[in-house]
Amino acid sequence: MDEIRVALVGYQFMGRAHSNAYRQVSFYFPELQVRPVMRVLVGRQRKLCDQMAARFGWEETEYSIEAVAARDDIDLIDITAPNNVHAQLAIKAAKAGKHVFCEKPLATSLEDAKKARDAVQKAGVINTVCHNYRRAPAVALVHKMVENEDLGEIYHWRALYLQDWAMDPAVPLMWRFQKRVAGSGSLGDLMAHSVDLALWLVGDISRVSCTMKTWVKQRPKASAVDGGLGGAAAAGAMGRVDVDDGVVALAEFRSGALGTFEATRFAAGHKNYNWFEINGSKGSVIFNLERMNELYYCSGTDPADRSGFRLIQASDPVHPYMGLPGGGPRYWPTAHIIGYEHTFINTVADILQAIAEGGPSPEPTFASGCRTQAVLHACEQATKEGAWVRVPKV
Ligand code: SOE
Repeated sequence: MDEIRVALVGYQFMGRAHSNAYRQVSFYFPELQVRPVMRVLVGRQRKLCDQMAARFGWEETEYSIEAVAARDDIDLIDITAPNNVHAQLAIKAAKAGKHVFCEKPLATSLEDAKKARDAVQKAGVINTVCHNYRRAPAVALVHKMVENEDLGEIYHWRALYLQDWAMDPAVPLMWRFQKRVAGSGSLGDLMAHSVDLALWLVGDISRVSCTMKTWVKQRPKASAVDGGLGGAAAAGAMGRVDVDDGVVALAEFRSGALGTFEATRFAAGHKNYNWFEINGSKGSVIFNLERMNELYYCSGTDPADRSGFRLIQASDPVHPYMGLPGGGPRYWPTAHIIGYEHTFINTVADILQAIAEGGPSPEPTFASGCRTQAVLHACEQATKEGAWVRVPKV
C-alpha cells in the first residue's frame, strides 16, 4: 500500500486533533488506497515540539517550515499553527510542491487568503481548509438532502455558534484575543464555521449587515505562548483585547434565501453550541453539535395530523461516513455514537483518498475558503460602516 508522508505544523489543541486523525484513519477506513505516515512534527519551541512528537506518535521533529518544505520525504503539510501564519505557511508548502491541509480560517485577511488560493492552484496541489463540521454525518446528511432537493426552495438559514469560556475577565490575553495573530475574535473563530456551512448548504451570500462587540477590553497578559483555551496569566501586566467577543450578522443569499448568524464567547451556559436551522418549501432541518449524532427533520409531505419534527439518529451505516463500502458499520453499530474527533478522521480520510486518486481537492478547497473569508471581510466592513455591504466576488 502506498504511503502519504505527513508533516504537521503545530501541536496544541488542533495539532492534537489532527494527530489523532492520522493515527486512527487506517483503522476506520480500511478501503483507503493509501496510509498516512506521521513523519514530522513541526514547531518553534524545540523542547515542547520534541515532547509532543513523542506523545502523539510523530517519527521526527523539525523547527522551521523551510526545513520541512525542503525535504523530499514529505507529501502533505498540515497547518494547525495560529491564524496569522496559515496563509504564509500554506504558500511555502505549495511552492515546495506539497499538498496542503490548513486549519480555518484560511488567513487573517481576504488578501492573504487569495494569495494562498493562488499559490495552491498554481502548484496544482491538493488543498483543503479544515472545516471539520461538514463531516459530521448528520451535517453531511443535510447536504445530501439539499442536493436531492428534499428541502425544496430554501427560505431561511439561521446559525448560532455559542460558547462562554471567555466571559471570565481573568482568562488571559491568549492569541485568540489579539487581532495581529487571530485576525478576529468570534467572527473568524466561530462564525467562520457557520459561514462555511451556509455557503455549502444554501449557496453564495450576496450582502451582509453586521455588528460586533468587545465586552472585556483588557486581560492579564499570558505568560506563555498558548494554543488552546488555557494559558497561565502573567502577574500584574494587562493587555488590550482588540477582537470581537460577540458578533451578529444578517445575510442575503444569491438564491433569495435570508440568513442570520450569531457567534459569541459570552453566552453563559453554552459550551460549544454550534447550531443551525434551515427552512425550505418542502421541510426543515435542525442540527446542534452538542447532540451531533442527531438531526431534526420536518417533511412537508407528512400528513397534516402528523406534521412536525422527527428525530433522526444519523449514526446508521446508511448515513454519510457511517457505513463501509461493502456494508456494515464503519465505526460502531447504529446509535453507538461517534464524537468530535471523528469529524477530523473523516476529513483526513477524504484528503488521503484525493491524494491517492490525484484529485480533485476535497471541499472546502482554498477557493471555497476564500469565499468564506470574503463573507468575514464584508462583515468587518459592514460593522465599520454601519451599513449593508456587498460580499466581494473572489
Ligand atoms: C475555540 O473557540 C474553538 O476550538 C474553535 O477554535 C474551533 O474552531 C471550534 O470548532 C470550537 O471552538
